[in-house]
Amino acid sequence: MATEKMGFNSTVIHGGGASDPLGSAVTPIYQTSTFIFENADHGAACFSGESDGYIYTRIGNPTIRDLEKVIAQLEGGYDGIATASGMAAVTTVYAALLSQGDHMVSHNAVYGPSRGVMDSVFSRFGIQSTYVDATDINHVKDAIRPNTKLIYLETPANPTMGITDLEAVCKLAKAHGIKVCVDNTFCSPYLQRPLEYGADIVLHSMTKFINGHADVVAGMLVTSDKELYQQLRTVLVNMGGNMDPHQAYLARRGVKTMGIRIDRAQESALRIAEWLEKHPKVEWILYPGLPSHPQYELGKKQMKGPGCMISFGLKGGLDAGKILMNNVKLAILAVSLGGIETLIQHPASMTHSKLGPAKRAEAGISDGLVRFSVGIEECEDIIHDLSQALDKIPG
Ligand code: LCS
Repeated sequence: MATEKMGFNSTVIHGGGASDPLGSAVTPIYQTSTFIFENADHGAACFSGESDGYIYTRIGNPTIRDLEKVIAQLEGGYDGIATASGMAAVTTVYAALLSQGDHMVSHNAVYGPSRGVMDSVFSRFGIQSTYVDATDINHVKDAIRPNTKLIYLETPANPTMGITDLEAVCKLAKAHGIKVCVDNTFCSPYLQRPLEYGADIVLHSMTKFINGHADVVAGMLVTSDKELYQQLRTVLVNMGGNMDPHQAYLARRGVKTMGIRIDRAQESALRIAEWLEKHPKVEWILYPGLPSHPQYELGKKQMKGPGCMISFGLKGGLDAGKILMNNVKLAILAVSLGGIETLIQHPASMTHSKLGPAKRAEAGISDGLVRFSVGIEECEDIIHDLSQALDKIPG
């Protein structure tokens, strides 16, 4: 059982909170849809809230609770809500906090579908949204309207690596009575804890660094506010975006190595970024650990480390990028990120293709942008792989 005093790498292992009556050291998979009541009164007490007994897996399950509690501990929040995917977490936040006629301000370079679902679904219910370059607080300030209820951020943003000043935005939002949700997927709680800066909700695609093994799709919400927690929980339970116990078990196992995985990948990412920055075929690079990153100092202030994600462009634009992606041998050409294996992808034709050219341009997602998620392989092997693939680009 975790205590307040435990460090991160102890909490990932000993945190959480499920207790198995048979004493298993690892929280088992409670692969059941429903739970037996001792008698009619117990059933009634579970439903009324007098008893915290389990009822039905969409509402709660011990394997899932263990995961929710450990992530809440790691983020420094009151409690967590596990979701079927990162997108289920995003839509739960939108549905819980925004009603007809309300307005949301968001960063223009968030994960494509986080914006896409607002434009294509929530807008049909009379919800308005404005997307700005939130790396400049003035843009956020100017976008606030009397009906703004939510500021939705991603920092560093996917895939531009733009860093938003969490403390400044949260202060601004509080002054206007607006809730702030921060997608912390690119950092994980190991590198950034948005609740400490005043965010109301932290959101994760646990598909990425938290699970870390490219074998689970999952999401999580954490808040410090009990009332907000109930509001989010009610929407999730009623809309059915809950996690499955087997998914929770796998994600909980991934959590245990989060710190050491990120330490190793991050060390390589810095070396790779420094190497890429000097490479004659690389036109530009965005990595929070390089002094050339536009928000380098801010990143150092609010992140414990620069992370494992690199975005870069090649001289020769998209054509050169295609040659690179078609010639890497160790790096896998695939979307997603944050796993133990190094991944390479092209946002304009893949993760952010549905945004269309105008919205991508506005968000700074150029056609030549290549996104690189550094894994835990030998750093020399990753550099060797990139080097041989870059050599295939003419010129
Ligand atoms: N938030 C961020 C920052 C993401 O990168 C993703 C997925 C999501 C939310 C949604 O999470 P999911 O439902 O997939 O668990 N990002 C992806 C990406 O960049 N490539 O493929 C998926």
